[in-house]
Amino acid sequence: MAPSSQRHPTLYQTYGERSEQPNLTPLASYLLRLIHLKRTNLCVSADVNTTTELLQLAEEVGEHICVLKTHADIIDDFSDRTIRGLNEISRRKKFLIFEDRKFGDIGSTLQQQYTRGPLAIVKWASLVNAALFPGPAVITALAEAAQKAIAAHNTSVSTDISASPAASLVDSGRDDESVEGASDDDDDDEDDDDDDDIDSDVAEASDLAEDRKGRKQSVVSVSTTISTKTEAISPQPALRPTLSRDSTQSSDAEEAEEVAAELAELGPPPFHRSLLLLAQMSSAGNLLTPDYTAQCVHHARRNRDFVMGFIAQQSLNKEAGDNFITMTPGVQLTQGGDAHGQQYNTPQKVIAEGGTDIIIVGRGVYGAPVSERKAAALKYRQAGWNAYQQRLRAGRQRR
Ligand code: BMP
Repeated sequence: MAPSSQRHPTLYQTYGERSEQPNLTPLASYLLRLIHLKRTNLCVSADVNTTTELLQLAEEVGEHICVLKTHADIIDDFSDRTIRGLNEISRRKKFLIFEDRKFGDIGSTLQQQYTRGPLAIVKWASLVNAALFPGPAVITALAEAAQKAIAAHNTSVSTDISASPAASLVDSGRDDESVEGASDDDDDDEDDDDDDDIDSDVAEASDLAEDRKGRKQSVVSVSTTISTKTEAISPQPALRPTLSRDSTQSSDAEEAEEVAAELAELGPPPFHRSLLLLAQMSSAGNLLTPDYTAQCVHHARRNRDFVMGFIAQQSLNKEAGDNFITMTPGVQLTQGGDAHGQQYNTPQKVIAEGGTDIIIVGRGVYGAPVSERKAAALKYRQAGWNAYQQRLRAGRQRR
């Protein structure tokens, strides 16, 4: 970590405080808030090989994580079922989905890798990562594809609404809801995205709307317009007044109820997309030099509306105004490594000393016997949170 004279303010701010600062993507703001409320800075890396295993793991650890990281290309039977299942669990248990794709190609190719093919990542993963070695067009190309996907999603939802003009207070029995009242959780979330074709034009979306029965139609009243609905999806999520609750550990029932209510109010993730730049790696002998890392930071600053932060081994916030989120893989409860160059640091080392924000843990959790996975996730959650609190305490002592 940098010498104390150079330490960046974000190191000693709570996740909640950071969520309210400018210079954040909407997703970064949502994620910091989620971490603060849910009290977990744990991302589980779900490196399993079937949809059933993936969904089972997500179900088991969901309550303990802020992000679930996937490698979709190692799932033998990846399909719409995988996407629907992930979206449903992530919405219910409140975590973001991060596809660890490590894009690294010319812009035109990676736009297709992001949006097309059997994985069509942009449809279901809020977060992706990319290496910067091909040049900064990786960022702009992905940002452009993400923008199109968001626009298509919003168009599709709008069309869905307009396609059901007389809908269906009768169908739904929900005669107390209008579009104004329809910005509730279920309507703005990733789940809406399950079967949205990001490449569809308005006509296709309209066909889709014809096919759909029920939920979206059920919230539309005859006299309302579609614009209110679309507004609820894309902009920066409105933040409630300053988060007051301190990040202390407590498990009494009242506190748990309060947390549940705040999480419910936070709602599901907005339909947005953000990028993490692969700035440093955990593997032995990797070729990501300090100069390369510095270039990542430079280009992240130039693209703050899309780059949420970094995959790195230490915080890279250096300048005033930096509020990037750093996620760190290569974490276990004891230092060590594997037979293929992986190197492990502890949560204490990366969060308390290195100043990073989220620990990424794979085998430390999914490698535990099935009956112990939930407990393993809880252990990492506690270790990550304790390290964060230790860093905050160190900050208070410095003042
Ligand atoms: P594990 O905790 O089992 O070693 O898994 C680490 C996960 O993080 C893997 O999915 C790996 O692809 C990813 N990862 C990493 O280990 N180091 C990096 O520098 C970047 C990664 O994405």
